[in-house]
Amino acid sequence: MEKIERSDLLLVIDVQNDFCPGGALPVPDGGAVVPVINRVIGLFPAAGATQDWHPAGHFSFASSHPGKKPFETIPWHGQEQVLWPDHCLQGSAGADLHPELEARPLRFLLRKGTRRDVDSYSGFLENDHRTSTGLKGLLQELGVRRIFVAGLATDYCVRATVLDGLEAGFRVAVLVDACRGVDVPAGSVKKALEEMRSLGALLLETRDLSAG
Ligand code: VGL
Ligand code: ZN
Repeated sequence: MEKIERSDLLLVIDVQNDFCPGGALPVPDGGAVVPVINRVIGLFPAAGATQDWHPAGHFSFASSHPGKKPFETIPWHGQEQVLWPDHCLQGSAGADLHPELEARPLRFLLRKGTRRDVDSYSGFLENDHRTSTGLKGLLQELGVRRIFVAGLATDYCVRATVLDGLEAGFRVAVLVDACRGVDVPAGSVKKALEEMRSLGALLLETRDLSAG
């Protein structure tokens, strides 16, 4: 059992229509995280969420690269950038939080991926690994010491947020049953879970949580 403390925060990653079945970039079984998150959000003294929020013509869209198809990759500053279908366009219905997500307890909604030329998987840093979103300072100001991460997608935005959260000095737990992954390339969900654990994240199931 993991007892929830006063300095804990639930961080809900990208539970948006486009990442759920019927959306532009559906994560397999992505909507299944909604009832799981709804069941536990009230246990936490604080909760916040991230929202993928791209301008039209965003560099991560395959459609911005003539001849490229979704899920192909291109080199980008020594990294590999996956090209995605157009998704989470600023102000679109696809970018909205899932309508059944219990959003009332969310203290903040942090938008990321807002600059056309840089993608941002992590809630903390853009993919250049330098540009801050401000989340670290926000959590520090709120007195947060431990983050419980839930949402989409395990192998992209959840993974990147967890790794940067550890790097920023927070303790981090992943609520595994409250996350789903893209699994492109195949095996990347399993790999991401192992990587998060090996770098210091605690992997938990929501049934292991107990109210503080
Ligand atoms: C995400 C791919 C592209 C995510 C966002 O939320 O994991 N994945 N943009
Ligand atoms: Zn995106």
